[in-house]
Amino acid sequence: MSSENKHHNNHHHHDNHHDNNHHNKKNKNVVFLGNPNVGKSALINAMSNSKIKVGNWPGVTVDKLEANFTYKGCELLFTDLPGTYNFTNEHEAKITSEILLKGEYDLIVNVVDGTNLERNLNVTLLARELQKPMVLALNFDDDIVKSGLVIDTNKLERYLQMPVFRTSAKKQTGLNSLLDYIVEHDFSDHVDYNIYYDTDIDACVGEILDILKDDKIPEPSYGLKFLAYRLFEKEPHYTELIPENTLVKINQTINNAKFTLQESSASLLKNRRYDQIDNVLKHIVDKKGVSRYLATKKIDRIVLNKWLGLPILFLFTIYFLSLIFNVSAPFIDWIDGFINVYLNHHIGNLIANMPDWFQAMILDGLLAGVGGVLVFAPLMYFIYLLMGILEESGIMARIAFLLDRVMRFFGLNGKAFISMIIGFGCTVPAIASTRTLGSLRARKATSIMLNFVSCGARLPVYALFCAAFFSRQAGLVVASLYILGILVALIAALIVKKFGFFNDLEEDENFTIELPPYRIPEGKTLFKNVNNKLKGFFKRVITVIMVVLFAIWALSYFPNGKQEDSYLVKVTNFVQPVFKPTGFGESSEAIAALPTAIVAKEAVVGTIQTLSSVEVDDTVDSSQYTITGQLFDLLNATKEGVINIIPTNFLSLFEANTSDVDEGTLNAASHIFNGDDAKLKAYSYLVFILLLTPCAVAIATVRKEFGNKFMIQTIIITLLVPYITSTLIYQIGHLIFY
Ligand SMILES: Nc1nc2c(ncn2[C@@H]2O[C@H](COP(=O)(O)OP(=O)(O)OP(=O)(O)O)[C@@H](O)[C@H]2O)c(=O)[nH]1
Ligand SMILES: [Mg+2]
Repeated sequence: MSSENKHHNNHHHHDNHHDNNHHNKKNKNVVFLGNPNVGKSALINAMSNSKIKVGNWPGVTVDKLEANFTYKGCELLFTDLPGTYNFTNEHEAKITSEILLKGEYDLIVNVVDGTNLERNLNVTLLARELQKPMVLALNFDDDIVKSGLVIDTNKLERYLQMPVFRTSAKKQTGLNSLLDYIVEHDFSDHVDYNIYYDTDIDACVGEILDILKDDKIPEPSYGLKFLAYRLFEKEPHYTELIPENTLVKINQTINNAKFTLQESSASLLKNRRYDQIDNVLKHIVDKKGVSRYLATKKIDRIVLNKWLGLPILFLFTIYFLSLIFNVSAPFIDWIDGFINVYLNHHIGNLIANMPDWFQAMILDGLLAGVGGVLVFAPLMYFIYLLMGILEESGIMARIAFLLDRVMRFFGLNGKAFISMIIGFGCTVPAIASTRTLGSLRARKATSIMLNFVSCGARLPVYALFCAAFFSRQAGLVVASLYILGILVALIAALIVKKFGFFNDLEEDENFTIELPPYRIPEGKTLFKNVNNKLKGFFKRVITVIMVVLFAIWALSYFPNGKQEDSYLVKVTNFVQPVFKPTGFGESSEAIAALPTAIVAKEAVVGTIQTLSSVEVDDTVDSSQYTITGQLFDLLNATKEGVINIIPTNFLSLFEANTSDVDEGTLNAASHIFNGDDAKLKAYSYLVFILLLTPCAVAIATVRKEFGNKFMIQTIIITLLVPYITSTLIYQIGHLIFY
């Protein structure tokens, strides 16, 4: 980092009045502004050690997020904002504009992608009109250097009249210079940038400014100058604020101006800005000998090809899913052994002298139930890991691009599919991500679809039942569930479109997505993120799920310790007839697990384990009781997991080898459905779990985003749809196969 450290901020006139090193404020409020996907969140994370979500597609951050920390004795409040291209009051730009216009901050850090200044500087020029203290963070410095791009930072500083810092959130460079600058300077409220677009335009805006002053229009938080520019552009949100007679004068001024208005004044100004940026960049950026993102272009030529795109995506998805199962399977086996053989044995010995109910509670309630869910931690880990790779690599944005055409048929656009992909990980952030969709119509439609997208927490349920009922066809079953989920989601979207639900809400916008370059995900960020999510899973298991499982266990144990006579069976017997058409009504375990599924989908697994009497296999190798034996098994599991990354042949792609497991837990589920049609019942049950109301947290998110009424609608839909679908599958399946 060179010149910017020595930079003396002589453009800011407040520096003429203050000796900034002596009486600077002890707390500072900094907002981060910039286009989407320029690394605002990544920069804040790197500087403040926060964990804001980062991803390689536009529109990751959808809400105002704050990071609080102390640097060199100065308390800093960094506000991360959704990326934006403008300051309108529409959709995703709204949150950002509101905060920027309110002006309750000391400094704007405008983050730009240094490899894409042509597009990024537009927001810089716009924000400059606010006349607030501002610095430019020229991010992606690592990419700039790598691609051989030469940027004259000094000239850029002179042109923008603000300090420029070269930063790289990835390589963590330039961060301290920026932080030092922030803590070492006093920022006044107001800065006088000399704004110049075009002699005629500027003169006209000057006249508008005079009219505003003459008519004593009170100065808004964003300043009269900014207002004058917006009025020049005739932006409705601002013209609304101006009294009629003043507005008449202003419009007269615009009409009388020297330039001929072939285009609207708004697009005139926009084009001037872009022209100016282009002109300036000619002197600032040297692109000689640089072929940026050649690899990205080459890859995109193939994968975004009209004919090849979708088939490649299909194969990729299959491989992706199989990878999650095949790589995690050996680890699941291992944890299964560890909990149900090793821990069961040792804890059993430890509490052998305790009362029966206590032993039952610990071994059947706690260990079988909670352990039964924890067994699937590797599955969760790998889906989070692969989702992280998808998000960081730039693949996500491509999938949205590819499926744009498909989604249009369903009345949505490609961005809705980004929410769906996030939904394969977890429904909660997926619902929040619909904010980037803009119109409330699209958001609600997508939110309904998300209920049917198979989230990561459903995977353990599939894995358990596949091991118990579908050993050979496991892969097919899981794939079919995913596809069914997507189909139901699309049908829901079609119904929403056909019947014009939510159509009265707002117009849809056109879909544009800026395709980011492919990037190899950075290991540290990736694993930090995945570990975080896994922590969330553990927390869920040892809090909510544990409580639910204790309740289930208690209901099944009391009054007399026999499950057949328990309160639980009494209740499930009572509701059984309702579920008769779906095929799984006869199993009280299956029915008892349904309410727990609404609390958290993984709880189904725990419930089944708690309620099924687990018989540990007699043929356990005694070495499994020792810790060295366990470590040895873990080593083997790791070896197997690594081997499974490479598919040996196409068929093995989906052979979820949970079928190899015959001891303990995984087998317990096989007793809950009986008869010739046990498989069909199990499948009908899986479909029910797939389509059932998502977990409590997701429902709470729906309420937060869309209100009570829509939440209740969602619940009703997600109770009816699984009931109808499972019934159809069971009844039709029966006609065909039995
Ligand atoms: N190579 C490199 N990658 C970076 C840098 N900064 C951010 N990234 C990557 O760029 C992508 C976007 O980063 P984010 O922090 O999510 O971007 P954002 O500006 O917050 O985006 P929105 O929230 O969508 O507005 C991620 O994949 C980051 O890992 C950088 O300095 N160098
Ligand atoms: Mg962000």
